[in-house]
Amino acid sequence: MTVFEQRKAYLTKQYEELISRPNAPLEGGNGIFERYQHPILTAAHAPLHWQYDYNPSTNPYFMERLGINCVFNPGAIYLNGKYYVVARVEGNDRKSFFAIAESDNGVDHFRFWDAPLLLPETDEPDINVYDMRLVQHEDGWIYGLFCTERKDPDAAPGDLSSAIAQCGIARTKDLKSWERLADLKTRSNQQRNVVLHPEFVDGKYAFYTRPQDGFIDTGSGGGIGWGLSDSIEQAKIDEEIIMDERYYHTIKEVKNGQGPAPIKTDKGWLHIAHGVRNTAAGLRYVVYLFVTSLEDPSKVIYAPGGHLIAPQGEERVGDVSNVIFCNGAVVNEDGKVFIYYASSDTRCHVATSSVERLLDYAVNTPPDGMRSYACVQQRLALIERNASFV
Ligand code: M1P
Repeated sequence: MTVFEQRKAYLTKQYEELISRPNAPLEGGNGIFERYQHPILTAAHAPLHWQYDYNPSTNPYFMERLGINCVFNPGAIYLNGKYYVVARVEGNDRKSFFAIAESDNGVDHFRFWDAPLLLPETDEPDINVYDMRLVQHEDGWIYGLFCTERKDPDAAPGDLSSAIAQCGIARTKDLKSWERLADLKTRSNQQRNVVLHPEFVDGKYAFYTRPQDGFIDTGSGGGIGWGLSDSIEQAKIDEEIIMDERYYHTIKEVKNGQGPAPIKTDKGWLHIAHGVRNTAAGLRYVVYLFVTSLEDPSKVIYAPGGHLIAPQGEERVGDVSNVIFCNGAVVNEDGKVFIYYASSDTRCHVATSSVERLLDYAVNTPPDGMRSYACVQQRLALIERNASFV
């Protein structure tokens, strides 16, 4: 056997074993959701033919030619009984692109389609694209909203890091052929984590936004915003309000952002979002939940205090450590909720719950007390109520 044959056979076997590995829920947990034994997608799930030259005469060592660094921040959609994620795949060259993987049960055997998605560009080419939110809109299209990043034209000479982030928009009917629309226009210099609401509001397209002053820093901006646009082909928000502010000494002190499109329930729109705080070890990203009114999706009606998902164990370590980020969640016909989240900008996971359990969590978890004293009072009240039961 040649080196080429040996390596190809070995790597192919390993790959198939990984893809066919079952993924069971972990026992215990907090009762709100279940974590799972294994990540659902990692760099090792990227098909070998995306990375290796399969021609023995041009690649006798079966050497990697275009490596994959990580697979994270998956958008998600549930269609015709199948679970699809559109993952952010990052090559060794740092460029991200999108690729779709599908599974029959939403928790394991996720397999990438044969080739990644070649997203059309606009007249102003994207340098990097990432974090797609998939949403089935009531207008009949499936939209993918994502961050498009380009070099800041006003950056000082020698500053090769400053970038402008804006919201790119593409749409499809089948996840295979995509039409690129104009980028969203708002008054903010920086927009990341923009999400399309699945229904028209006052006959308009409604967006969750995240205006910022700087690429990383929120500056005087920040918070989850809300705005309406007459058109989706030339989307433009003239008036943006902040519907979920960031606050001092909370999990969303530095910044926050809407996760996937909200899930409609009989008690309100269920939102999953991320909140960021600063620490001596750098930024810490966690996922939190809130519910908005059915009549006015920009009005928060339940805001349980603290995080829903925070990094644990191996989730804490990766290219950007101490990060949990969610931009994909789906609900199936049984009301089971699949929350797709990524850890430390490196790998993708699933957590499962139900609409009923998440609403119970939203309605019955006290809001952040905002002061240690008030938080102890909340805990003492719980202990007192429990006295006759324990
Ligand atoms: O590195 C953590 C996350 O940072 C950004 O999120 P935000 O805009 O809220 O700071 C995004 O680039 C995201 O992709 C990344 O996971």
